[in-house]
Amino acid sequence: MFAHSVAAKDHIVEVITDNENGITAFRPKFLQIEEGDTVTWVNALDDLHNVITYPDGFPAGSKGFESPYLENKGESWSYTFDTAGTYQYHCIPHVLMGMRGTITVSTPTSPDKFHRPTKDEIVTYRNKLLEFFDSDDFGIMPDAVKRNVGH
Ligand SMILES: [Cu+2]
Repeated sequence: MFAHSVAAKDHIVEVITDNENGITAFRPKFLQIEEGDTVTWVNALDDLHNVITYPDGFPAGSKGFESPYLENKGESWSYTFDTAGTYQYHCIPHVLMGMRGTITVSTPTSPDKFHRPTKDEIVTYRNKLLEFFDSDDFGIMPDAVKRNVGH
């Protein structure tokens, strides 16, 4: 489930062929995104690549992904990540050359999910709080202080 309290973002991964150095790569190799975001892989040169998750390289509840082959410079393929977890993928033609990448998808955090301290937790901070407050009636703490307690 993804709450669209934060707008979904688009990310670009360049699909690199570096003939001079004999390297093929995804750039960035590691990418951290949020549920609902879309990643677009863009072929940087005329060369044959694809993106495909390893057979066990995606979280439960996801089917992983497999793109068609990109052949020409500027050709691209996009995938929207609806399931949190880690996706490890590679390129079929260059798997033996180590052409691989990782995308970590986290669940968006909405302000109403932020931790609010319980009464029991407040008790564990009592001595610290008394350094700042004359009373231990912490129910009347200013909101700014309440927000910081528990972090
Ligand atoms: Cu490739």
